[in-house]
Amino acid sequence: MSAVDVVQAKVENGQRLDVADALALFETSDLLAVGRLAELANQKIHGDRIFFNRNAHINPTNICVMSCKFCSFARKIGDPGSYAYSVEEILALAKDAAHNGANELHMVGGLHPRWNLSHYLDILSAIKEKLPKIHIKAFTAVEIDWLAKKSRKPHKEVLSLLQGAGMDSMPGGGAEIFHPSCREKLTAKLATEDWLSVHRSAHELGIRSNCTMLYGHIESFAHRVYHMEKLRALQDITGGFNCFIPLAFQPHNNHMGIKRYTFGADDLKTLSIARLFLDNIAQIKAYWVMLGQDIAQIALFFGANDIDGTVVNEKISNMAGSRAGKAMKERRIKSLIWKTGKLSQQRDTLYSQLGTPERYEAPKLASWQPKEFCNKLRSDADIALEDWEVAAYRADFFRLAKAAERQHIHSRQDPGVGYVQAQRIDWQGSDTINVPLGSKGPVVLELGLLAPEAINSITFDNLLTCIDSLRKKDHALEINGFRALWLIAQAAELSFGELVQEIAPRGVRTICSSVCENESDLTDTEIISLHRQAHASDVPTVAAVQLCAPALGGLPLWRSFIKRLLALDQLSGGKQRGLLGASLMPTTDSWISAYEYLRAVALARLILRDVNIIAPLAVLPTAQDILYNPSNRGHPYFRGQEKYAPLCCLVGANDFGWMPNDSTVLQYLREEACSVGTTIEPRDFRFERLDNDSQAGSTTPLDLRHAPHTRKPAEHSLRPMSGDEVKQAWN
Ligand code: V47
Repeated sequence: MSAVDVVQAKVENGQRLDVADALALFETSDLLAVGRLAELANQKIHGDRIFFNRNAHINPTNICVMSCKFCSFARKIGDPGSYAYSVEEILALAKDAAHNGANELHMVGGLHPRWNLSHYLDILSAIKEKLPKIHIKAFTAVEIDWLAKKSRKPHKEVLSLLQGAGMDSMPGGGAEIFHPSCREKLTAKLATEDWLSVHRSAHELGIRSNCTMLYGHIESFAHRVYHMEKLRALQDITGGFNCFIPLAFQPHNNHMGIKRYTFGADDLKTLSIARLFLDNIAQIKAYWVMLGQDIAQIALFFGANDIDGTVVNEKISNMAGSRAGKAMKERRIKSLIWKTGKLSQQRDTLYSQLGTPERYEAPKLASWQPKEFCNKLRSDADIALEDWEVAAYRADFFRLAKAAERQHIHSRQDPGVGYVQAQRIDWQGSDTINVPLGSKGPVVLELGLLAPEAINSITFDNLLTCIDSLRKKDHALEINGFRALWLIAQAAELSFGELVQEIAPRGVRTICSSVCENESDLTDTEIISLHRQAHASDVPTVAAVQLCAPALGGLPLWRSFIKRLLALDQLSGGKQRGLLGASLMPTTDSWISAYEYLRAVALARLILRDVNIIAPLAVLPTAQDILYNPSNRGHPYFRGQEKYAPLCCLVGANDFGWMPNDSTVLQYLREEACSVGTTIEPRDFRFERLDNDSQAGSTTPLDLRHAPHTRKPAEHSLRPMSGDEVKQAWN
């Protein structure tokens, strides 16, 4: 029996997972299987309901006596950027939050050397006096321990005084990672036993709390399981934890020397295993601030039932490079949830429901018949547009994903994920094209983005001159823009096929659809005819399939997407194999979410079974809204799409499309691909893999016994733990 089967049997029988089960799940490469089990466990507890809250963060000071290696927030007195709010300033922030609808204040800060217990009591009483209804979730175990030491009082007495002054519950920060071999390298703050003891005392006083785990730095999977095991054991005794929040490490402006964000696949696996292992903690939170909105949304199928809240003015992750922003509007949070087909449920801090659950209703469609649909898929029977449409809106995510994965494994000859590097030339219609001096290599001539007047100014002769000039320099050439080429042909009184016959011998390797070729630019019949005419002259083609969703986050208009895929399917069979790939393109004015994009990939793989499915990294949709690190500014690849791009490969994509010649981007992607057990490989315009010796060795799949983000062997001990070491980790 595989680890996943063992866990499945346990989940179905309501049995508790042991440490070895959790480790085995971390070590399996079958992310979808782990996610499916977590979704099963989550559904048993919460059904389709996803919690969010209206909250605001207040960080009273960033002055801190500690110097934790991972922290980008703390400053010393007098440091540039250090601050310490007065009680009045904190109250003003609290009033502001309440005025904007928050019912929870999340208040944590540094360990200010000059602040003592009475100051904390003053802060709480001032807020409670003016805002008696607001819930104050305040102060981590680290702050409690610090106040206890300063005031020479036991934890419980400090907690009781704070409770009396208005502290309603406690956040889960400061837990970091419990295993001493990691903890000692990261921080000198309170020991694991003290963190647990503070929470135990709080629970005994009736103060409920959350718990966290900082992951994605130097810890191994064994350390993560060790951490969760400690939390589970305490929860068995007290039952006082509301919620577990895995905190994804943010890499900037601290002393860890780690340059990259956590992998999306690793985030999802960690949340899933948390859901399965922590059977006594009801809520698992996908903290969007650290995961990013895209992964947080997908996490709603990987064990999470809570997405945190509006947050407002988050500082700790923001200063460490979070790309998700400092706040999220309630409307956006709901929309992220609704787009997964689940129900949004506002809650208070202690998880009482506020208001009624809400969701988007899918359009009125025939009922969803999973068995019939799967039988048709299996038996290769024709499936009508209407049935695909129902599947697009209603099919269970894992059923769709697994079917696509199976199809993908079945149809791919090359297990890697391709990408193409080429210069892009946005040609404005002049007679000559300026390719920078000395440049070599393949060129994509982009005609599809030209305005109609600009296309009118390009003559057929003009086009041939340009193609010839590129050929003289030995550039392999791909042309983007069926519609533009067709218009040029019409102006020259040629058929499209005649135009292709002229350009094919001049070295045009492939013709691709451009981003803006949707049904209103070229009908299905027209586009199929153009592809066929190109194939007749032995020029293979790549199609673009547009994905559109209405503004304000409505559900995707799946019908037009599927209709185009089905039309393209006419080209994919037979001997000719002229259609090389289909590139899935969100329209610029729509809002397709990451989760919906994964569904789109799965559908495309199922319809165009053996065609290359391209998830073009350059235009993958994302709901993240800031580019934090200035060196990444303007770089389309660092907004966070790279975190879920590899997941596209799990559900059927096998290509990332055009990629700039940038070694950082490639390194990021190479690692992301490794994290889902695949590799990225450069290819030419015709999807032939290029031998690239410089990549050899760097694409070795990761040793899954180790957390995949840890990659600095010299600095940290990263070799996989031996069996003995794993055992020791529990002693
Ligand atoms: O304790 C510090 C972590 C925590 C970094 O209880 C970092 O509802 C990632 O605990 N990258 C504070 N994490 C945040 C926290 C929290 C957040 C949201 C909700 C709740 C809750 C709790 O942030 C710290 C530390 O573990 N942290 N630096 C960093 N560079």
